[in-house]
Amino acid sequence: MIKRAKSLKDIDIKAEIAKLKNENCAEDDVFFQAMEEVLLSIIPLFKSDKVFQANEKNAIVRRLITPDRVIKFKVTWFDDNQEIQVNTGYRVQFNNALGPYKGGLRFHPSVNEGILKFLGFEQILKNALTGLPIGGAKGGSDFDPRGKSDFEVMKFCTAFMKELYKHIGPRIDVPAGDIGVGGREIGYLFSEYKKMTSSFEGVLTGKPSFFGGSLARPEATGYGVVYFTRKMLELEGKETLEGKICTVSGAGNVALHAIEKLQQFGAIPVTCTDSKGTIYDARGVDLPLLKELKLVQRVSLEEYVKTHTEAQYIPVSKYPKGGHAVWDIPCYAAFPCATQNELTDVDAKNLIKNGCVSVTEGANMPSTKEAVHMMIDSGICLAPAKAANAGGVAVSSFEMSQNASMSKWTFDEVESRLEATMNEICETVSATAKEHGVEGNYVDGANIAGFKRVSEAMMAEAI
Ligand code: NDP
Ligand code: 2IT
Repeated sequence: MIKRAKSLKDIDIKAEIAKLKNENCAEDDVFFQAMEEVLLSIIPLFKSDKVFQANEKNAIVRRLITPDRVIKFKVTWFDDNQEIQVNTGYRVQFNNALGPYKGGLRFHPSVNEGILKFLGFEQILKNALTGLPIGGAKGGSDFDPRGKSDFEVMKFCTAFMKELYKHIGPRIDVPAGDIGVGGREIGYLFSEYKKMTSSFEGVLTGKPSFFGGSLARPEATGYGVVYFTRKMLELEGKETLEGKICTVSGAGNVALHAIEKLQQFGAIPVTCTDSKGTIYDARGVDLPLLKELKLVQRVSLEEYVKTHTEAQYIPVSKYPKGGHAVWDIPCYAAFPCATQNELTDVDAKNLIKNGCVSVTEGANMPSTKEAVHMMIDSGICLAPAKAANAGGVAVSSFEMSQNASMSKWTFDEVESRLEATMNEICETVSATAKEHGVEGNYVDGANIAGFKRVSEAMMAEAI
């Protein structure tokens, strides 16, 4: 699939990307988007002959953009009407130079190989940025847990694990949650793994705390996003989040806990979204109500305005195509925490026009390529996903440590390690950007720092 580039100096990286695009299917669009951003960012590294020659000899770029393996399997299960349902399951084991394959499972009807390759590729560099011993992977299924009974979700999860268990293990590959996969799903998956292998081991992270889940793992990604933002604002000499209006998209694991930490910091998050619409509550989002609607009742956000009539519900269909209502609400800091490409050029224009100071990516690759360029050019502090949302996987790695040593850390201990990790990632990214002549560009800083860590390990490996 990947032909050898003659050279990897500036122009040839671009030509290589174009060639890859032509040779592969449209399904891989988001994978190319993720790969292109990274390859364009590392151009400053290749300006040094030493790095360039090391890459020529070791074929690092070509090895990095090719997954070690893609596992694809059939998942059959009975729904509540006793009808047979068929889904497709995947695990993309991308790179294990730094440690066991590590990354979440996504259950969503849009899941395909291209989406999981993009997520697995991002995960390699994200995990490298944490400085912890974890490689990169991603997996999931086109199964949609929304609207399914608990029993159907259980049956799907056990059927999925009957195949996946052959390919994972605490020293091989350790999956976790992502969109559509939370504590409930991880609990079902874990118990099936235990049955299939007769082994109680830390093969998944994000487990319920009864059977080895780390305290603060559910909170980790969202909290980490806010810790990262606080440090970035401090390094960039901007005002703190206290008393500031913030906009957040999503209403799942990452969004809810970002909102929680923003409130603890004295900020005023005024929005949340799901796939059907946006809530705008100018007095600040009612978090207990939101948790009840999304985590307990699992219903649409439209329900929010039934108890808060002064809040606004804006259905997706009521906002002009190409943009999203949530990014049209004036804010100091914005937090896209739902899904990929949810912040477009139209949205970037609105954020810039409304004087937004920082955008922190809680979701993976939530900003389109055009939006990224517009925001950086306008001077917005843009915290890229692979750095800003690394708190989730960092605490997953802490969970692996606790499981391996049969120990349990307190909530406060995990949270203080999370805070230290996010501060460290932010400082590394900022310093790397400065060192390579792109000061203040956290996107390039994160890509260069992550690439350097993983490529150094790959150069030390045998082929
Ligand atoms: P959840 O399933 O808990 O929540 C996802 C939220 O995003 C829901 O509100 C959902 O709305 C909304 N959403 C999902 N897909 C779409 C879509 N196509 N259009 C509009 N809204 C959508 O997932 P998480 O909170 O765990 O994940 C959110 C993002 O954060 C993802 O990009 C994920 O990869 C990333 N992430 C997650 C980590 C984790 O630890 N969980 C760690 C690092 C990154 P609805 O319910 O209506 O579908
Ligand atoms: O995108 C991500 O970093 C996750 N979904 C969490 C991965 C993990 O292994 O905790």
